[in-house]
Amino acid sequence: MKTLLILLVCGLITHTTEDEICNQPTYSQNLAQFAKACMSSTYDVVPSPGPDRGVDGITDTNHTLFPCSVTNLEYQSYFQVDLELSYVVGRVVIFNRRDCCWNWLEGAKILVGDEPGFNNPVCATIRNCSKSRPMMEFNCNGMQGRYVTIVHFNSSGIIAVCEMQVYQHNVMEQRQLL
Ligand SMILES: [Ca+2]
Repeated sequence: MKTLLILLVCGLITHTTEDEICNQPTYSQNLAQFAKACMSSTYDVVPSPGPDRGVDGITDTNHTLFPCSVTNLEYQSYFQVDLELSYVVGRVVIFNRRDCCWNWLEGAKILVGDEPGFNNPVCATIRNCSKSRPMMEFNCNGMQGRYVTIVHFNSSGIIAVCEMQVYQHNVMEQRQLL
C-alpha cells in the first residue's frame, strides 16, 4: 500500500511537471501569432487591414488576396505586438507586401522593450525593401522585451505588415543567422 501511494504521488508530480513544460513556449514557437496587436490607425478600406492581420498566422504577402495590416499615411505610424510577458527576443521576421508598396517599410525601426511607447531600444532599421525580398529577418540578439514595434520614428509614412513573427533568443539559431 505504501509503495502504491508513493507511486501515485510520483505519478502526480511527474504529470504536473509535464504540463508545466508543455505550457512553456519553445525556442521555435512564434510568440507573436494571435498575440495582441495594435496600430497607430487602420487604413479605411474593406476588408479591413486591421492590426490582427499582422499576427493571424497567414504569411501570404499579396495584400489583395490576404489583407495585411496597413496604417494611414501619418507621422510616427506604427504596428506593435504585445507579447504579454517579457521575453529574451532573438529573431524577428517581417513579411512585407509584394503586390505593391514594398518600400513603405523602408527606414522604419524595429523596437524591442518593456514599454508600450517608442522609448525602447532599436533592434534594427529596415533597409533594402524589395519585391523579391518579402520575408525579412532581423537578429535582435537577446534583447529583452514585451513589446515589439515597427515605427516610422520621427518621420511620416505608412506601415504595412502582412505578418510579424517573434522568436525567443536561441544561441544556435543566432549563430546560423550571423
Ligand atoms: Ca497575416
